[in-house]
Amino acid sequence: MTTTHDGASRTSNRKLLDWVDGMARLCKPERIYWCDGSQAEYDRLCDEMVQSGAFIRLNSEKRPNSYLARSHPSDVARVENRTFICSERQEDAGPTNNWTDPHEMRARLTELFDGCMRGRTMYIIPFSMGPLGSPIAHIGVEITDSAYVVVNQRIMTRMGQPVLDVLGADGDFVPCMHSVGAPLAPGEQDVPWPCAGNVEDKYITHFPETREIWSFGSGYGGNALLGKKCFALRIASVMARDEGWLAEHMLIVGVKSPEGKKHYVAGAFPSACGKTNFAMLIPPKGFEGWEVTTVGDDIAWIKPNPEDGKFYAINPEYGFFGVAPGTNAKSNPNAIASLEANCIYTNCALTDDGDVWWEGLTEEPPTHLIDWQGKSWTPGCGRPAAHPNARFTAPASQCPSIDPEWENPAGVPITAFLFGGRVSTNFPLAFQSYNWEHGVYMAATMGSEATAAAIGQAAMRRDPMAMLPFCGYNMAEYWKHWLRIGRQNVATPPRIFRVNWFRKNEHGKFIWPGFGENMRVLKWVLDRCDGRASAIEGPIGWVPGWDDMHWDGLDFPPEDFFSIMNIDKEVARQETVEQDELLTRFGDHLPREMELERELQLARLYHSPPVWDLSRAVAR
Ligand code: O2Y
Ligand code: MN
Repeated sequence: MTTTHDGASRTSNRKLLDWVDGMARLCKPERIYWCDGSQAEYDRLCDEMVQSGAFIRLNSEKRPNSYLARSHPSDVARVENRTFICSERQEDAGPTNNWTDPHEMRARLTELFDGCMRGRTMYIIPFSMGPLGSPIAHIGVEITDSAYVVVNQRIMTRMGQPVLDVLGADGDFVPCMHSVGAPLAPGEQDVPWPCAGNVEDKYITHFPETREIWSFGSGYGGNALLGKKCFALRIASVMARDEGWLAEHMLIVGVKSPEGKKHYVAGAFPSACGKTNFAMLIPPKGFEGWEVTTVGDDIAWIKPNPEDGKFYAINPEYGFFGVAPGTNAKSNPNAIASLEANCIYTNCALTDDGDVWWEGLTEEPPTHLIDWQGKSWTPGCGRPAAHPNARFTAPASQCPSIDPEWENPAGVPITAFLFGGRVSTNFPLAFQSYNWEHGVYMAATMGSEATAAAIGQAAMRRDPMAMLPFCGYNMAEYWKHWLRIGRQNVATPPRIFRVNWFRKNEHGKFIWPGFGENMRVLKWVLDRCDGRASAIEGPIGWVPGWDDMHWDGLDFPPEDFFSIMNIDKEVARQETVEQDELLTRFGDHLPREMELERELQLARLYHSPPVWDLSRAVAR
């Protein structure tokens, strides 16, 4: 086994060198490799993976410097039921996280990691979440036995020697330990996608007190690229609580008016709510001269600045790990343009001329493909060609709408927070909270409909702040943290809005056109923040009247607008009553403001007409 002496020529950080030594003794790799983050290193690792069969090089005329990987069919997504928060006390993880005693988990992990890298290379990946040296950024170091992880991390994070230089001798970092959990016996042939065969052998574990991540058994996405969900959300949410900032599952967009006034908005949307499309929105007809720019598509780290009272956000990531199916030149032209070169595709289909394809990329599928499992595929064969969770890993810098300030180490000032779910009835297109506490309550009780197939009923699946799988501590304490942040920064906290693009008519068809037309809501939001638009006081928040919205370029009848804004009192009351199921789960941890806001909402609904109809309401 090679020793870590190479490490000593890279860094004098004693904590890092000692940690790497200890992990090498535990995992017993064949060799140790410190990643420098160079293009040459990336190209060499990709070449090696092409040689070993782990990567397919795509047609260099169609997709220069791009590769396709196919995962093992058992390793295709994040595994929430194998994700653990191992805080010292169970109540610190709260009722919505899987908790295991940290001592018990450490004992289990020590057994699992013992010798787990036999026959493999142990890669050391220093990475920065956020622009190098930014006061909002933090450093992590991932140890992994997966070359796939190394090359993906090079796209998703700033990584390599420059990070060690910033870390210096005494800098702190979050240790992120990862193994695919498939040691090689002497002479044993490797497989294209090594991982633990059984789901019970996968562990995505977080130790909030010691700020450590240990992940075993999966090579896929959020399970293995530990900077993303594990660090930038679960561990960072704990750091943010302790240090007075916010680590959120939010996109960040810039909006510039024709007059040159620029705002930034951060938005939290649960999965399957068009988050990437919104992050790369193209202003529609009627918005000539407007610009929407992308700072981030998934995660925001936001710090209040005591000097000016504003909230400054960075995107801690460097790339996009986006869902491929459904992405096309109509739904998201900016994403498609980002994918022209230098990307890694995972579980997409392969065309006969060496390009990638996925459901929805073109209206007509190609006549023949190799599917995500490497099998011959023809239209109508009854199987999807790409896995529904197939992904692209793309450098954010390649996105045509990337914001000029996206790498500003000081971050961008946030004017408004948007929270959006997917609700087909009774939930307005847009509304503004009455104040910060009400906004926190609106965000905390947010949910999307999940059809309970067995009974054919639409049930609300709660996803507070879109953070349910990503909050590294007790969700009720997280709400308290949000309330505290608002109280401590009363001067100019961002205004809070709820949005819902997904209301349907009696024929089950979406009423609101969505996509670029969501710009109309964005404009109303910013007009409200600038004090330019009026709003109408509804039973659940301030809503835009017909005249408050910009309708140029869209033929959307007022009746349709009113139909996506009205509120059936009884349905809203029932929804508010049901929120109690979520809130009571937190017992004594629940902030009193949440129950108070729920009662206020019930009282407002009590005084509301049976159907609150916007067309009859009076503007203020
Ligand atoms: O399935 C995975 O491992 C990826 S999950 C993911 C990836 C990019 C952005 N968001 C998510 C998510 O689950 O929210
Ligand atoms: Mn996400």
